[in-house]
Amino acid sequence: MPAPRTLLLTGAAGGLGTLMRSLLPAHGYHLRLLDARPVPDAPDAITADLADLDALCEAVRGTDAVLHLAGISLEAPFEKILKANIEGTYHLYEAARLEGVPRVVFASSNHAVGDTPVPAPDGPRIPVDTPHRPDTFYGLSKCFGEDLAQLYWDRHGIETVSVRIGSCFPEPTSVRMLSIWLSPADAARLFHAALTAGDVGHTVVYGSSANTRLWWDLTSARALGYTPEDDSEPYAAKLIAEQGELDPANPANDRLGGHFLTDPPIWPY
Ligand code: NAI
Ligand code: 15L
Repeated sequence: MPAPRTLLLTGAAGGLGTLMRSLLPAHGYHLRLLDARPVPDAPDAITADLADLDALCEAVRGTDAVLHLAGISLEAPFEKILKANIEGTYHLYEAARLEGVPRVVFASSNHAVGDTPVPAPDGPRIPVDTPHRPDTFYGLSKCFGEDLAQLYWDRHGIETVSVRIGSCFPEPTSVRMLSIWLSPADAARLFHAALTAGDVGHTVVYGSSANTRLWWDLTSARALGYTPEDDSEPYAAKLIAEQGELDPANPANDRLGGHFLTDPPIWPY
């Protein structure tokens, strides 16, 4: 799949969307932008909600692929997750099917498997086929998105790379992030690999830089042609001095999802 290519970037006004708006054009993409809120400095961006299937059909029309970042990116009441992340991702795939878009890169999350124990420092890294163990309704919506992607590959031939992103911010800001950080430049490299690799069917990968303290296995990401160039380790000494080493006896530290497992619930049970 040769670049340059016309790419619909959903969630273009968000943190990751803003980073990708500046980094992906250098990989050869012409970006079409979409978000529920206006995208700063982008007068041509499409302002539309994932609830609006007609708007999504118009937005994907004529594109080569979609990088689907839009949605709620943290835990929220189930009804909100249902609308934005579950129904919204379904609408996105329906638009791709109706308009003949061949490939989606789906922003999944480490929280799809967030209730999985953190690996021992000298033990094997978490494989990509570890069972879904969501830590939140948010994580559950990412499990749904991955299964939806599988369904649309099996039934409709739409290819997807589901990227279980660790934590993508300009710098790691916690000791946990030392193990899961995805630098913005590596994120652009990984999305480019996911958009251009041949015959991906539905492939699930973890999205991280080449961190010294990495928790999961990047084999399937590397098989796409992704070669991470960054490592969180230069930030380790400062973060550990400020915050201390992760104490595995602390329930916020013994699972991949970290504080998502221990934050006070914000929904009624
Ligand atoms: P963000 O919250 O900064 O941006 C999400 C964007 O989606 C926002 O601009 C928002 O307006 C838009 N959006 C939300 N609901 C929408 C709807 N119904 N219709 C249209 N647009 C809607 O999140 P961030 O950090 O940029 O993450 C992007 C994606 O990557 C999300 O799907 C998130 O779950 C996923 N992800 C991000 C990680 C990170 O470290 N940044 C880690 C793991 C996953
Ligand atoms: C996510 O899925 C969130 O979208 C992001 O904001 C971070 O919280 C990240 O996970 C994380 O686990 O650090």
